[in-house]
Amino acid sequence: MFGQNWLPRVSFLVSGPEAQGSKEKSQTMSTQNADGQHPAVLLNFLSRVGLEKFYPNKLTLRSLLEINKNSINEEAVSSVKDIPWGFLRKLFKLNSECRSCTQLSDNDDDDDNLDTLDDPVGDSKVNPLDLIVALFLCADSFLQQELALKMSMCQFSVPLLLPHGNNSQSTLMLWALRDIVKEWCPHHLSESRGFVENNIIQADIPFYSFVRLKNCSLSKSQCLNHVLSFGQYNNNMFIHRDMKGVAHERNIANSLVEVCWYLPSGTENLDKFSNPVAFANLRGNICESLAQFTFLFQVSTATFVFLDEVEEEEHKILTSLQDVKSKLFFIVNRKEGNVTEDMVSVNKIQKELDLPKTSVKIKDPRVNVAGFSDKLCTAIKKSLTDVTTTMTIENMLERAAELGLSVDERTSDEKKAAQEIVKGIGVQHIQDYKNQQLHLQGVNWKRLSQLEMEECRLQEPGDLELEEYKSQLHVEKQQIKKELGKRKLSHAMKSFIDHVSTTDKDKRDFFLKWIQLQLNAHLQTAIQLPLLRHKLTEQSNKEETNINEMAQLEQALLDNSLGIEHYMREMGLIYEVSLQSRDTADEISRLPGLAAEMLLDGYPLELLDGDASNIPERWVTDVLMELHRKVGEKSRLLILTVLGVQSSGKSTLLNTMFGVQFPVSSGRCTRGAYMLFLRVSEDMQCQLKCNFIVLIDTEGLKSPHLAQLEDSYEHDNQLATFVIGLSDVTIINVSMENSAEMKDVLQIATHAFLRMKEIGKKPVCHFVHQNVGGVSAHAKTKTDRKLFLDQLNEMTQIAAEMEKQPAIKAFTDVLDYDIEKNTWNIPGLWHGTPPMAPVNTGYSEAVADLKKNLLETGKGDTGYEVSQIPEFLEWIRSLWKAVKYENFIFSFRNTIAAHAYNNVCKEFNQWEWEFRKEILSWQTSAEWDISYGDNKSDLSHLNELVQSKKIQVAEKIAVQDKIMKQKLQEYYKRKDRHVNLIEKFKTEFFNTISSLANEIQRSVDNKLDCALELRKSLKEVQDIQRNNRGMIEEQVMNLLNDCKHQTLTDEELEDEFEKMWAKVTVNVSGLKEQNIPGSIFKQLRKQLLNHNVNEELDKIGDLKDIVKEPFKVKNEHLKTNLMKNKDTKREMQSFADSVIESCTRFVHDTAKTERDYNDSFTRELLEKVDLSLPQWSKHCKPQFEFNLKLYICGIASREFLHMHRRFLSGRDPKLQLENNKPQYLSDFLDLYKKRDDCQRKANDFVRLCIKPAVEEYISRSLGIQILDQILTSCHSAEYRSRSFFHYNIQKELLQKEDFESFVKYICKYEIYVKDWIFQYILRNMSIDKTLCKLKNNNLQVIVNKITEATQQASKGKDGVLLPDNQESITKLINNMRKYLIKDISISEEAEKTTLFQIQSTCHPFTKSLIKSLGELKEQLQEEFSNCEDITETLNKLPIKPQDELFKRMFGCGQQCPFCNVPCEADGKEHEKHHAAVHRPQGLHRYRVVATEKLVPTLCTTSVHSKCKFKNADTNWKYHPYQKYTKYYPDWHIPPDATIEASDYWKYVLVQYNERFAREYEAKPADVPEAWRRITKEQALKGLKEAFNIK
Ligand SMILES: Nc1nc2c(ncn2[C@@H]2O[C@H](COP(=O)(O)OP(=O)(O)O)[C@@H](O)[C@H]2O)c(=O)[nH]1
Ligand SMILES: [Mg+2]
Ligand SMILES: [Zn+2]
Ligand SMILES: [Zn+2]
Repeated sequence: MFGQNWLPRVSFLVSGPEAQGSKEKSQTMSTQNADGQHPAVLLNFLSRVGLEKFYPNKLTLRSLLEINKNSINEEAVSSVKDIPWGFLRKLFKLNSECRSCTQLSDNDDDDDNLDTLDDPVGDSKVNPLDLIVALFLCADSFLQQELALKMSMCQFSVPLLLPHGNNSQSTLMLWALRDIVKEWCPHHLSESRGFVENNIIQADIPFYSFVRLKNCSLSKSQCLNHVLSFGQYNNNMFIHRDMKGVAHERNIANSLVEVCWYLPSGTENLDKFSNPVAFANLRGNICESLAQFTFLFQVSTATFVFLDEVEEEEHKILTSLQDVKSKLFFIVNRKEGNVTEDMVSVNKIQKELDLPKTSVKIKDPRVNVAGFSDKLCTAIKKSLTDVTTTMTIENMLERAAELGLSVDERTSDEKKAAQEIVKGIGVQHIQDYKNQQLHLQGVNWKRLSQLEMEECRLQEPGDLELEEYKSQLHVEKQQIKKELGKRKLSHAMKSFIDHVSTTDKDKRDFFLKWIQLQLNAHLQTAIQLPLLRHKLTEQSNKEETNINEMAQLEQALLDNSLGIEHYMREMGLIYEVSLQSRDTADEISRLPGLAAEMLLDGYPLELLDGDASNIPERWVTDVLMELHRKVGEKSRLLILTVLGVQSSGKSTLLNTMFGVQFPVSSGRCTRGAYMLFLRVSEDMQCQLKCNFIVLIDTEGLKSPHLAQLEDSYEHDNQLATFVIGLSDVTIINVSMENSAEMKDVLQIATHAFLRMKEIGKKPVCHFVHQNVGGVSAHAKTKTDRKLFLDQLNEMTQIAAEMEKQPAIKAFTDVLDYDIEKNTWNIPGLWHGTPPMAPVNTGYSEAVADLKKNLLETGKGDTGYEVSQIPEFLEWIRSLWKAVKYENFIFSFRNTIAAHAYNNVCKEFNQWEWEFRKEILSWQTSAEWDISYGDNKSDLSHLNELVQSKKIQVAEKIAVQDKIMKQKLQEYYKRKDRHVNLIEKFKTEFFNTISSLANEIQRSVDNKLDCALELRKSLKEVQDIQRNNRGMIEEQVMNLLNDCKHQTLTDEELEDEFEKMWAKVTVNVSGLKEQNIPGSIFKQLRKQLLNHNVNEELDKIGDLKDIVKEPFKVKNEHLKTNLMKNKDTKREMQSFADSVIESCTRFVHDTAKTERDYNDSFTRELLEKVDLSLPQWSKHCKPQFEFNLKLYICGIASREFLHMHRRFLSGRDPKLQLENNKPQYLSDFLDLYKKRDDCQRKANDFVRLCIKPAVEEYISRSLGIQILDQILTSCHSAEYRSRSFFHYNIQKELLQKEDFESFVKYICKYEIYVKDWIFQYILRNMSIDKTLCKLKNNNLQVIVNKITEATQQASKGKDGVLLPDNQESITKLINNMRKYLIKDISISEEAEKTTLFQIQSTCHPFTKSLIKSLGELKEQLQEEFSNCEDITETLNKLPIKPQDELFKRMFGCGQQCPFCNVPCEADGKEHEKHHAAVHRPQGLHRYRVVATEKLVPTLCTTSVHSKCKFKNADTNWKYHPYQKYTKYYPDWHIPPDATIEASDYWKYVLVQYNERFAREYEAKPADVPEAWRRITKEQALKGLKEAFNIK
């Protein structure tokens, strides 16, 4: 161990009060003079470049990672204060040119001269060394490390001793350099292809220092750069005065010591030195920086002093050095001219120090710097051969302390704790250590993942019944979780958690950094992990790879890797399993908050554990939700993912792009996906439409070593589908070098994109081709791109085939992809051969360009929504779930998509109702027009009227159709409703609108025809009535004449009247009854025209007599091959029964209305039968259909005949006359007695003419009003969408706990729904007397209208009252009729009857009329409020709300072929039927053939298993469930969302198992034990879950 003994000797300079305050916890020393004063030069400089507020150490790494406007558009550096930021930005993207941006860009060449004149010191320039020193002084510990790391990647020298302004104080930058790890290949190892990887400060590397005296004209740095350069690469590791922008004088960088390393690549003729060498360079002369010089001399293998001559002071210093023999070299720049004078001082000191001649190197003025550096090189090489001991940088701190230099690192508690933990590993194998200390992520966790996978795939059920197997898997899972939950917190984890739980973020950061450093050190030395990795790469690069050996190596590598991520993973699992045991300790429940904090601090979070192929769902959920809360629920995320083959530079790409620190190649051997949060600055949040950019880095895709093993395609596909599914932007990293590899990646990616298209997620995708040389790229691109596109298309086709999407042929069918815009060529990372190669500026620029583009896509001109964390989590869950099934697309269920679908359905239903309502209202008035309006029209006129109405309605429907389609179009343009997820339903919805329009058109036409029929029959009735009335009235007058001259008592008069009445009416006949059965039979014959059944039809006598026996399926109904099958027959019988039942229901409902029979009823009935037939027609002979229809028509003929008779009797002339009899008698008596009959006449008029019209008026629009009430009131959520309707029905069933109801619901679904709806309306209408209110409202309206009309009618055109005579009464009535023509029709016959021989005059009659109207109103009001029988009202309405609601809710009426669950899809024209929960198949009579036991399996389980089924459709041959779509292509049966989702039906089966068995004549099902434990509450909960009800 190092560094144990240095602590006491280091003199820290932290003494000022400030330093003890805020910065004490930081290990970085603040830079002050011993007396606490900051040197003025330093402060001046800092304020000039605008860094003073960050001094000291206040600039954090975190603050630089934020995404702000400079991340997209880098502004040109326009003031000196911008220089540091420009430099940092460039450095962070690894641009090796960053040091040259230390001057302002001259944008005005003309001013150049003036500028320099005015500003001789060049205020617009900053010396890069000053800048670097300033930045290091301002940076906090972690930024310092990052700066050093990035600088060393650019092959810049890095600070070793950092000066504190212009004084002799310096800090040894031990901590800052700690993170630099380098790889090199010393020549003695190159034979064995070995290599070394080490932390640069821990490696034993010969150390050479270069210093100068005051008088030195040779550029030391330039010389060194030459020494370090090799071949064609000319790198300026050290800044020197001839570099661009450097001329400026140094302000604060004097005494700075920089260091850099020469590292051999292992190739003999490329390497200048065969072993690594360190070069330190002291800025400024040794007199100014004596402490630094002394330090360097002491720690160096050798020190080279550059000089022209030696001055006295220097002489003194040099001669005081000890032990200089092989350690001191003089580099003398001999100038032309006064050579000897200078050389005297050199010779003198050489002698005095007793240096060998070879230690003095003289540069001849004729030799240039490059040539001279060779000489230098040789000297160094020679010195290297003598090196016996070297000192690591880590060990230098003792010397530093002795010399009063400070060190940027000290032993802290965090370091000790980290050491403690790593020490705990001891000499154990890493795997053993992990098993012991990180045991949760061991075998059990992996087994758990396997179980979860098996739960979805059900591959090995053995002999077990599927549901039994499923619940066994579930039980095993629970057991493992329980077991895991019982384990105690391991020692290491306890310590780890304790330390990361600290509230002091700095402490946590240090702790984690230390752990990482220590672990790496341990793995490097004890395990030789890098070597292992190297071997593996070697293996995989071999021509003939040995798979076994590779697998072993891979395993060894996995076993031996250990990093913070393992501890973090364990932490997540501790939380995950502790939730099982419920007694979650406080500290454990705090973990998500802690992890959220760390995520916000820029630490990555493991999202998917690729080793176990599992996601700790609760952990991830809770951590992210915690984060969501922490940021005030402002967590819109833009997800950016990189996918590509292992070691293709993905992490490097992200790191370069965003300045983050995903572990690069060396780091990690875990597999999976990690995410990292980048804050977006306030001002950019709006523009980017997000609060965070989340980077997801993936590990282990297509790991070449594993590629040939097991089912790696499967594994990769899962990973790719998962992360692509999560991301908004995906970068696919492909290297053009390896085409096989590229193909693999492309295939996986296209496959994933294809799946995303299916589920409606549309990521932006970029292909990045790495290692494409800058120049050649341009020329080659055209053909290359073509080639690439061809390959993409080829891969798309393969994937499309696998997903059974033959329509998709090209990649552009899958994604909006522009080969020009979305393909990027990026040059190789290194400019030259590592390890000495700097990062290629071209790489840096290309990556910056890509980043700019990516962020601009994020800006979202495409308008897609970026999700918040809760939604993102939902995506995680549903994607991961679906990924586990074999059929991703079928298995994908996402509540966001479900909500989106539900929302559009709700709106759609609303629009549909508006559409229907509009047309229904129109239809009502049109019907009225035809039936009653325009009294004079004859038949041909009426026909014309109906035709023109039909044209009108067609136009109206077209308008509505267009409006609705527009609404839908608008909806799909919305940005806030996730419409992309329901894109695939768009066509369905459009088709539904079209079919809706057709349906409405048909139905309206039908209604209009009926109205015409009614009109015709009314006319007939009227004619008869008129005749009869004439006859009667004549007779009454005759009788009156006869009696006039006698004085008769009332009784006598009545007697006379009776006699007369009997005589007159004896010959009045009733209406003629039509042959209804005959008409029905005609319709049936017409419909069966093509069925070749004429002969049999001819045999049939009267329809209504033929069938009274229950319908039986007979053998001759079935196709021959099925005849013998008992099950087929049973199923067919149950089918026939249900058809008959629902048809009977239809017939009854129709017959209940007070209408006449119409042929359209029969047509509709037969269509209904036709609709249900196709399902069965393939199994039965035409005879079946014939018999069935005949049977149903038999029922219909009886009912419809009944209906017809009822209708006739209501209009029977004889009856009518009888009705009028009392009135005629009264008239007769009044006339005889010459009594004033005014009020009675008015009353009769109101009763016979007004009342029926008013009642008709009230019920005419009542249907629509009831519907409106139900559909738009807030109580009626039930009807908003079909799935919610289903949920409600099932919820109620459960609460009712009535077996019969369940049976009815399952077996007679349609009837059940009809009844349910009817009951619902009844309930709704009786609450608060709603129906009565509606009626009263209508009554009020119409009575007002009539009263008003009466008053108006009593005046002539001129507004003067009609003359008060008898004739005016007729005028009055005619006027009224005119005014009310739009609302009611006053029957002419009734009018004539009631006004027969009226004696009164107009004025009193009017008065009486108004009085009588008032009475009518009261009377009706009373009637309404007394009437309890809502049923009757409903049945008589011309527009029946129950039918409309049923149409709306019943949907397509299809039922699952396995379990009979009804389809819940909205819209009639959907492509696939689906239901939220399926039921155990036994509930629909399914039984095990051999045992007669009901089948408990859910179809949602079966269709994802390896099981088979057989039924009539498969011709009783076994067929795999997984391929059920062969027989039922219209059904989409996804797996249950959760195991609990189907609890409802499991519960029902358990509750009524025996009764169902009895009902179905089978044996009870064997239900899994676990089902018996399901409670009613759980059942309801499951139902809610299945329907996404909160
Ligand atoms: N030659 C070369 N090496 C690269 C390039 N990009 C990355 N690397 C190196 O390849 C190794 C793997 O990179 P890494 O980013 O970890 O790959 P990942 O596994 O895809 O994340 C690292 O050592 C990188 O330095 C490149 O363009 N060219
Ligand atoms: Mg990586
Ligand atoms: Zn089903
Ligand atoms: Zn359907």
